[in-house]
Amino acid sequence: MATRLVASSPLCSFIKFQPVKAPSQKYSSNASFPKPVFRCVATSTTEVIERRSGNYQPCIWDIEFLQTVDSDYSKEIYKKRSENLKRQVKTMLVSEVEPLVQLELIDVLQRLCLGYEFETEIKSILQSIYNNNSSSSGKYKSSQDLHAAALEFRLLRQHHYIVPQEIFESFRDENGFKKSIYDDVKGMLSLYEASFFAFEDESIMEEAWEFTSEKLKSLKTEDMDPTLAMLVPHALEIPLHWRLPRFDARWFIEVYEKSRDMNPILLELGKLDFNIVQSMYQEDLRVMSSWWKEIALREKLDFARDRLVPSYLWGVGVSSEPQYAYSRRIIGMDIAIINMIDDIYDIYGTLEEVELFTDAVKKWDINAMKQLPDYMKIAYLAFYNTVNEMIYVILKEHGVDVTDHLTKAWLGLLNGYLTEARWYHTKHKPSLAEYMKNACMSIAGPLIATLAYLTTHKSITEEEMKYLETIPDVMHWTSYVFRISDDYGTSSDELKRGDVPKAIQCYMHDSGVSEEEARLHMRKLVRNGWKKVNKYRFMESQESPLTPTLVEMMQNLTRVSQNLYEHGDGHGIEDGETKDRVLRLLFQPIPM
Ligand code: 0FV
Ligand code: MN
Ligand code: MN
Ligand code: MN
Ligand code: MN
Repeated sequence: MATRLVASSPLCSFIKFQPVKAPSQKYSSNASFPKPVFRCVATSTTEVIERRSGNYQPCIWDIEFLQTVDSDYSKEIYKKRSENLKRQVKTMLVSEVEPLVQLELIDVLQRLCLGYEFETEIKSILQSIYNNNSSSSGKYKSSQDLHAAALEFRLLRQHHYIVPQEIFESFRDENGFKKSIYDDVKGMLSLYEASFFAFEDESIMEEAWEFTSEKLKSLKTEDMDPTLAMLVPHALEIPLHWRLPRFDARWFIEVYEKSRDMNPILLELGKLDFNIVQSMYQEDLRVMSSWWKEIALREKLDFARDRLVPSYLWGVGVSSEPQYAYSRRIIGMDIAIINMIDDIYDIYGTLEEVELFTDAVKKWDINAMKQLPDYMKIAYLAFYNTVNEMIYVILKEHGVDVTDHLTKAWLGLLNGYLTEARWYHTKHKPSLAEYMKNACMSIAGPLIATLAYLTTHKSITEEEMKYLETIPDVMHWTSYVFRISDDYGTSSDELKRGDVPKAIQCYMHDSGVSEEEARLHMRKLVRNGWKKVNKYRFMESQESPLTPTLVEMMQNLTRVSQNLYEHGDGHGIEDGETKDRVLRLLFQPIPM
């Protein structure tokens, strides 16, 4: 039971907050971190609560700009032109008979982020390649060309066909991969990309990763073919399997445009589709920014992150396809709220307050708001209304009441936040194992996966919702990698702000290693986590009530984290690399 508040309680609702002037210095992750203290003065008592602030910079995107942003590419003529180009590409796909050319075509389409337009054709080509090369004895016929073999392996595994790692045996001898491969940069790059589809215990694939990543790193790009000189460093930074076609399409279009094998129809369609989809994203932003302005949390909770646009990037990453506008908006809006709630639990709220907030969410009742201090009332009601509106839409569209499931998913997140708050306030230092058990919930992976399910599925069933509540393995392991990536990018600043030890620090504490070594270890955990994901994404495709699309969305969430946090807190810090990413992805059309 929550404590009822009385006027003499330190949590009484007529407390006034007087912020001490924030430091004028521009925030960067390297800046020394003066802790701004918010002094809280209770008007009827002498009780003073010291409060911290996240010290985040204000939002850089003008809300009026977001409400009016528009592009020419929403016009009908562009859609017509793109339909015409799509027909030409379809003809190209069905008339090609050479397997390697077919595979390369599929690879280019996927990198241009056009794969979703040709799902049926791609599926049928891959199915026939797989059928032709597999035999009843279990032996798989493979190409003698390394690039061809590795490309086939990667694309088939991506689409849930299990090509055995033994197809690479012919490129090895008793000492491992043969030295003769060293000159084949294209083949090594393809093998490197393929190696990320490995399962645990696939020693040939592990060896392939070690060998190719070491070898490719040692090569000079000046000596490579110009296209490879662009592809190799990009792949070494983040491999294809961990990238998002939508985030990467523009970069690839620029590479492809200069490539010798460029096909002008594919290039034109790539650019046009990018620009058309961008205009749809702008419509999302117009709707979301009006909502964000209206609920005014950014003014009322000014100690917390105001991050609508980066939050929306997660929606784009997870549900990028045009038809999922509702999903992108819900994910973006909910993450914008999550940011603020997270800052309350991590930074601003007292332990007593966050216990009360969690309890109020558990009750899921408008009256529960009464137990909260003022600043939490506004957060609670904004949150309560936003979630209820989604419940209403689903009830209206599907006739299914998802209140229990959805609030349970939210509570999973808040209980994770609460556990961390308790650790922080009691100075508890968890082991990495104890930390990760909680952190896979507190990263919001299961919640966002549930949102993705509820906003994209044609039919919502009790069976599927129950299954999601069990935290299936693929959900657990995608959340695991998501958490480590977040900690990799954000924990240095979080510790300066005051926070629980994150994965890196827990591991340092467990094993006594330096931060540098711990970071290397995190990279290993990410690769191992993906091997689990690779296995469970395959198993889900065989025997799960969930669609492959949803399983892909869970992976996409992890991919957003790997891309945004690669060089620091690309979510919290809006004006670094993320600004450029947002401009190129959301606001600037590609010149045609
Ligand atoms: C994570 O912030 C956060 F809230 C982001 C980036 C929004 C999208 C991701 C999630 C829904 C988690 P922060 O690094 O402060 O999160 P933790 O869990 O480390 O406090
Ligand atoms: Mn946080
Ligand atoms: Mn947190
Ligand atoms: Mn973090
Ligand atoms: Mn980079």
